[in-house]
Amino acid sequence: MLRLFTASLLATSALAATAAEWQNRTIYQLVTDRFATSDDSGPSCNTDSRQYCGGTWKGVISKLDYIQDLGFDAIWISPVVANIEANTSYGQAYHGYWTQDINSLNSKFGTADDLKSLSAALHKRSMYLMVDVVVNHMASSTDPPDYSDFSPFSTQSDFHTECFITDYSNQTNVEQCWLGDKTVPLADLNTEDDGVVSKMNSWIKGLVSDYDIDGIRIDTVKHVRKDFWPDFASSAGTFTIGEVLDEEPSYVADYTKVIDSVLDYPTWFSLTAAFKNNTGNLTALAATVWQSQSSYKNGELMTGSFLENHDQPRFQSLTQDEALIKNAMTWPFVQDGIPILYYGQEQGYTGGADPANREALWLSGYVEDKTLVTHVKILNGARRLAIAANSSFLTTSARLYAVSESTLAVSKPPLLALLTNVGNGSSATTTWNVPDAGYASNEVLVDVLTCSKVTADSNGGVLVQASSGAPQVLLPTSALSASGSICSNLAAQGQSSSALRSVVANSIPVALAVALVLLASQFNSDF
Ligand code: ABC
Ligand code: CA
Repeated sequence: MLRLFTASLLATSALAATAAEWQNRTIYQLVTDRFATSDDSGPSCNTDSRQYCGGTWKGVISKLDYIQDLGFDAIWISPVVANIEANTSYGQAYHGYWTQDINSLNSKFGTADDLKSLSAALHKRSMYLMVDVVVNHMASSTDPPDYSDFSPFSTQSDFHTECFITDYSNQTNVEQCWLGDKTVPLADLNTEDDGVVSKMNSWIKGLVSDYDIDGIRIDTVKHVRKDFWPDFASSAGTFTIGEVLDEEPSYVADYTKVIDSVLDYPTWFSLTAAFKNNTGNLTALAATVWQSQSSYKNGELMTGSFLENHDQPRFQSLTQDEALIKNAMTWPFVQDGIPILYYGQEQGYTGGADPANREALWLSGYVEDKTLVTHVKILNGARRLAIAANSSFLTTSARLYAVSESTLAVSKPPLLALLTNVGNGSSATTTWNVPDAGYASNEVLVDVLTCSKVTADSNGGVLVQASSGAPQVLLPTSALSASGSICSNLAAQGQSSSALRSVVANSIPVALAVALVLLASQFNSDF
């Protein structure tokens, strides 16, 4: 009886995760068609021809060890619903964004049972599943579309009258005209229509519960009226993170009020510009962060932070400078938002704009013995240690110091990241001066990327000089774990109070289960 009770308690906790439950996670974003095949075969995959290459949900299941080894505890997969089958001049719907029928799955990726097995396999590892969903449109290979091809929105009146978006400064044009073009029109749903709205809301509710989905990434959020979203999000009953592709924090800010979270595009624009070469400007990056922190509903704490995704040229197509790459890759892991890594970055993929940025991962064999794989593992590990050491890590906004065109320090105690864009070739000395870093007097810190020590000054401040152009990620030795994989030989002897707090925080679910067992045995002995 008790077994059943605790088992169901644990099972429910895997369902429909909240924003708070996502906050301490890190997400691996993958394009299902390009990540792994069912039988581990490695078919050729020419990104230029924009055809299906053979990746499946079964394939994803078979590579969860790889993703988990990198340190991620959640994945975001591309859209799962049935897409148009035509081979258009823009190729096939391998990316999943060309919906034809929201109530069927894309059979190229597997069966309903396969998708359920994927979420079950993730939950068994205490990992989360995020699914990408499109509400704004359905796709057609003809212009005008044959509306009867669509399901369940099969009449023209379910859609806005055809007009392609021409003016991104006109919000009505953005919301009610169509994305795409005459080659593949993205027929824009009439999301002002009550019938359309209620079908969408019941669809998302069913999808989340049928496949035990823990969160949804919502496509094209800025193309649907803002007041559509709260009901949709509550129907989903799970964490929502939306794509609002815009450079302006002031534009994105409004959307932080209608869904849980947004992908942090404004910071992405500044981040990329700051690190893509040694003339980038880290002051501008800091300005974007400050503006976002002050204008978003929860500051940047409820954003998804990323360096790459499937729509933008990969960072390593912009620069091959290892120091710049490592600095830029460090960013999402050391600041406020939920870190998201786009598959293949860890393998050094260099694809440019869509479709080149959607390479098949099997072509590099999932090897882990690579510089950037190690970099990602350490960054994931360091973030986890920082969260464990400070119970307010996730609720306290990052503070930026040492801001100049070429330097930036990000402080999220107990973590302090020192970044620079001087690059590999530089011989100049870089200085980060962080007088109020908040450490204890003369506290010993470790750069977890190199396991070298740095000692705070008598006021707990940090002054570091370097000339390699490499990023540094500092943690106090008290936050390291002697049994962990990160500079464990430098972990402080004995348990500091902060380390102790972390042990307690980590064991809450276990403690709860233990308490239940104790409580139940108490009852038993009382009988
Ligand atoms: C297909 C082919 C491509 C081909 C293209 C013409 O057609 O595959 O090879 O080049 C999906 C597929 C794509 C496909 C498209 C269209 O559908 O993945 O491969 O391209 O058929 C989301 C998804 C994206 C998806 C869709 C459509 C939407 O993440 O993968 O694409 O379901 C807009 C939308 C945004 C959308 C993006 C692709 O287009 O808002 O939701 N992404 C301005 C606008 C943005 C606009 C962007 C497009 O242009 O403001 O709203 O994004 O490039 C900054 C400004 C920004 C400005 C940028 C460019 O500059 O602040 O506002 O963005 O400074
Ligand atoms: Ca629309």
